[in-house]
Amino acid sequence: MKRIALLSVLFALQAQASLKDLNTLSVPFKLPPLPYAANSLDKAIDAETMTIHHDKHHQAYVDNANKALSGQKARMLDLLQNASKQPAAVRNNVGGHWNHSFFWTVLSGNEKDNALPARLEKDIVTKWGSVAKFQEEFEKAGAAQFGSGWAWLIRTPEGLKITSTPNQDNPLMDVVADRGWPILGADVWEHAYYLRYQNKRPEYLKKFWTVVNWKMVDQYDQEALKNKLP
Ligand code: MN3
Repeated sequence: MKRIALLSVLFALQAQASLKDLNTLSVPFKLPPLPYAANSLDKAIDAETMTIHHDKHHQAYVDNANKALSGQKARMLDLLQNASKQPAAVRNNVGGHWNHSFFWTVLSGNEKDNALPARLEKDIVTKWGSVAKFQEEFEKAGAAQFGSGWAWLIRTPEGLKITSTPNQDNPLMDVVADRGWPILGADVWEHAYYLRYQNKRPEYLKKFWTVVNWKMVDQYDQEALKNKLP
């Protein structure tokens, strides 16, 4: 029991992630631990998928980013904002490291985290008319992303916006049309859902909502609102 209590405390501390923490990561990058047990998202994502996704896929992005940047002193946000000037290996693997480090934190199997805070709900309803309509649009963005990529909810100076990016690009990069602070992201690469959902990406995206850590998304949004896009 004590061990479980200690783990819960560690997981709670881990959940205090911030955009600033992610953006100030520097070479050499390290694989962050999953902020919860691999089986804790089972209502949407099975433990085997989570384990392979984190231990193999994310680890490979970290290793390959370090290899591509070996000997360089570089900071995460600078690399992303100058993605257009980077070799493909840097753009893809540094993007992969940021995206996955972020992705783990916007998921939670804890029902308390799954509730949408009123402040953010109000902004979503103002923009899309209802939370259901927002979810539908987000799912569409994810389903329509051809091949591998990500669906995003971003905070821009004009307000909230849904967008998607191919491969491991993200809305902080200078190569994308819609730039903004990511506050929620859904990995729509097949490796994120194939074991349970096979080719049915729309079904994975529907279940995705049951494990969204809205508490964290709300925190990211409040941080984004306070910080001008760099
Ligand atoms: Mn992935």
